[in-house]
Amino acid sequence: MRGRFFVLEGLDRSGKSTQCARLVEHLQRQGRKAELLRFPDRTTPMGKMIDSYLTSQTDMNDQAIHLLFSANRWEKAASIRQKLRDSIDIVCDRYAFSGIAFSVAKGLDYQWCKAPDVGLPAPDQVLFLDISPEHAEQRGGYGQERYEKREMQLKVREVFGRIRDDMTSAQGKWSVVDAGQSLEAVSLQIQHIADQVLIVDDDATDRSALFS
Ligand code: Z5A
Ligand code: MG
Repeated sequence: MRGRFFVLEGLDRSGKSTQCARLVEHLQRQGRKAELLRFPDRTTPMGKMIDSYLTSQTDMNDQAIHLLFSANRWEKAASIRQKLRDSIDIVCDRYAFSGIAFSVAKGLDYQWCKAPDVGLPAPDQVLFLDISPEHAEQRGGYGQERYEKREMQLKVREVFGRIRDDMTSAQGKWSVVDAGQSLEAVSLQIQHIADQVLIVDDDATDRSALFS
């Protein structure tokens, strides 16, 4: 049976990285092969340019950086499809939805932002970790990177709401998890949703394409 593709999305400090690691362990405990993936992948040549932009070492036009984030996902698209065919589950820390949310929050057009990611492997399930920026800030305050400011995070949250509506009507695979709960409670909710995805008898070898 092909692997399942889980994407965790959410604001800064919502607990995505923590919960991605926990979900991989949960899947592995069930004897599944599960791997972690994250975007941006800062290790590739394009990822290094993104890292330099996020840490404000270089500047870039909003459209150019948007396309670079998308290209960074396309670099991995074939390998994602292959892993899923090889029965490997993928747990992905941010994906195209972050790409849209951050660029639209900066003022770019929604449809324009969506276009470069059309056709990427579609996730089986998106788990959106919802938290207010005020609550997220209590987890140690924002760091030094470019978008880690409350005003930006508020706008990003708003755009994520629009994407959720889009996804619910288009594909129905978007679940909202209250990320303000304890670590354990969030994990349990995520595991419950993931387990539902695993029992669906869907053996299509090539997943449908994102936004199409
Ligand atoms: N970006 C973009 O513009 N376009 C794109 O296409 C993509 C991304 C893919 C880099 O993201 C930036 O790139 C990001 C979006 C933009 N900019 N911003 N903002 P990143 O993934 O490298 O960094 P991040 O995810 O934003 O930040 P983060 O700090 O890694 O957040 P997190 O992964 O969601 O949280 P965490 O590390 O799991 O947890 C944060 C802390 O909270 C930590 O101390 C935990 O122990 C604690 N925590 C977690 N859960 C809980 C609970 N439930 N209770 C209490 N404490 C908790
Ligand atoms: Mg993280």
